[in-house]
Amino acid sequence: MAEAWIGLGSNLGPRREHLRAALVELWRIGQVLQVSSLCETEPVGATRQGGFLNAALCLKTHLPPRALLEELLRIEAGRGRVRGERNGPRTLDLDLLFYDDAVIEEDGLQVPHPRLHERRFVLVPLCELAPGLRHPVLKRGLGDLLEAVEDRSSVIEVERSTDWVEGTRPAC
Ligand code: PH2
Ligand code: MG
Ligand code: MG
Repeated sequence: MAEAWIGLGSNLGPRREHLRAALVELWRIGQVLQVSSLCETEPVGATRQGGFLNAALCLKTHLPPRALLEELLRIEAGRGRVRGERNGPRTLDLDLLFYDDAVIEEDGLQVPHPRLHERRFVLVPLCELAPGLRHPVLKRGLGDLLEAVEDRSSVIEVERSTDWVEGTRPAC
C-alpha cells in the first residue's frame, strides 16, 4: 500500500459538490486517511477566471502511480471536466502531488507535482495535514517550502474538514 497526496481544485459550477463527489469516488480506490480544510483561493496563472476552492488529502491505495493517475482523470471526466486553456477554469482538478517518496518523470506523469512548491493554494492545505512531510526532490519539509514561497495569492480557510467532508465516507 502506498500513501498518495492529492490536491483538489474547482472553480466552475457547483464547486463544493464537485469536491465532495471526488471524495466519494476516491473511497472506491483507497482509504482517505486525512482531508484538509476547504480553502477559497485566488486564481494563479490565468487570473481572469472565478476563484477556486482548493483542498488536499492523503489516500492510502494499492494502485500503482499510473493506474492512480488514470483513476483521477476518470473522476475528473465524470464531473464534466473538459480540457481547454492551460490553467483555465475547471469543474474538477485532481493532481497527484506525492506518491510515497517516488520520483517519476514520464509522459503525462510527473511526481512530485512539478509546481507544488510554488503555489500557496497547494502548500497551505498540505501543510495543515503534514507540515513535516519532506519533498523527495527538494529535500525540504513542506512547512519550510511554505515559508519560502514567493507566491502571495490569497488562500482563506472557509470550512473545516469535518464539515465539508461529512457524508462522503461509505458506510462499512
Ligand atoms: N489550478 C491551476 C491554475 N491556477 N489557481 C488556484 N487558486 N487554484 C487552483 O487549483 C489552480 C489555480 C491549474 O491546475
Ligand atoms: Mg492543477
Ligand atoms: Mg491537474
